[in-house]
Amino acid sequence: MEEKINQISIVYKQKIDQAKNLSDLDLIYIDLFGKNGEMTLLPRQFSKLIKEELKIISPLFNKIKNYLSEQIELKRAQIKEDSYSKLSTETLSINEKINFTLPKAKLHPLTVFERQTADIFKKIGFSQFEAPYIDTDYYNFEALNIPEEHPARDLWDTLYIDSEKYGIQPGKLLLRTHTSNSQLRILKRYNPPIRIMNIGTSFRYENLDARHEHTFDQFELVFVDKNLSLADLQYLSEYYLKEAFGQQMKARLRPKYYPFVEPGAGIDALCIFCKGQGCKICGNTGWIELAGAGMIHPKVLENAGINPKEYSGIAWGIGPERMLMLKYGINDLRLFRNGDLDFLEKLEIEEKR
Ligand code: FA5
Repeated sequence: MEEKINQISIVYKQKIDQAKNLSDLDLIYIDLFGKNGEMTLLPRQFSKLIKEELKIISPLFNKIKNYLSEQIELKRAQIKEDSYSKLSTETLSINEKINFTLPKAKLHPLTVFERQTADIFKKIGFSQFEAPYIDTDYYNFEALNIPEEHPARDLWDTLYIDSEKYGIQPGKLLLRTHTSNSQLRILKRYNPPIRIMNIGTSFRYENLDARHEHTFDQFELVFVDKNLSLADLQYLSEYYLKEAFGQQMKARLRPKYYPFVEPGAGIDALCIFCKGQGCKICGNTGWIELAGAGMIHPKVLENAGINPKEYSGIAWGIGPERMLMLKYGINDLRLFRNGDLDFLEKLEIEEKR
């Protein structure tokens, strides 16, 4: 047995040395340590050994096993290093011939704008929070006072995930339709007073047009304190629009139904393309909706264990693409995500960080 182990060591060390690439090494590894590998099967013969023999064979076997797997790893590292240096030598010679000059990298305009928006709210004490893009029906709907079969679900054309594959009941896993899926998480995680924001992408099975994409960003605010009212919501909206646009933006707050706020509001900006006259871009209304907002529904606060008699809350979900449309006179928000580098290059958004 001792001789056999030493023999395996010599033969395989030689094979490892001669391996030319990673696949050769993988085969050697399988021959040694795979299900039917030499080193896997060998210990089955140990039962035939007497105790004294086992005292010698067992440590020898372990030593050779470690030695061979170490040799494989060393060789693997060497092959990788050789291929990298070969690659960089080849790349170097191509570079010398072609002289690549890459354009200066820039952040996407949405990223810049969202960072600026986050800074505007950081100044008044808001911190950032992340929620999942793939989420459960519970956080996206139920926790927000929208039970199954509730007609308000039609407000969001939802993309469901084929969840049965993952052992989850059909219809329970989805791409979040709004950043409001963060609301209950935020309310549960933090004790009031709460000032949290959440920026990220949302997804809907939309009829696409100049104001609607299937994949778009949202910016959510959750603000909980004692004695908050609609006046605070109005103040927050005016504060943000002034900071983001300067004085020239004309906006209105109008009643709007969302099951997770009471009362609910829509925040619209006057359509800059038709100056309120009505056009194709604003859907002939003269206004472009920027955000949905409202006073957090007592039931949602209760779901998170917050006493609605003691605390009130403001929630706010804005569309950054719509903001950018108005700020830079872009007549179709689908331009932001269609990969047109010319368009993105031309859109100069100043980065102030
Ligand atoms: C919502 O999604 C609510 N979650 C907002 C909210 C948050 C209400 C907190 C109350 C409290 P709504 O579907 O209206 O609401 O979308 C909010 C904003 O997201 C819109 O005003 C718009 O600016 C943007 N938005 C919505 N759908 C799209 C879309 N398909 N493409 C681009 N932007 C969109």
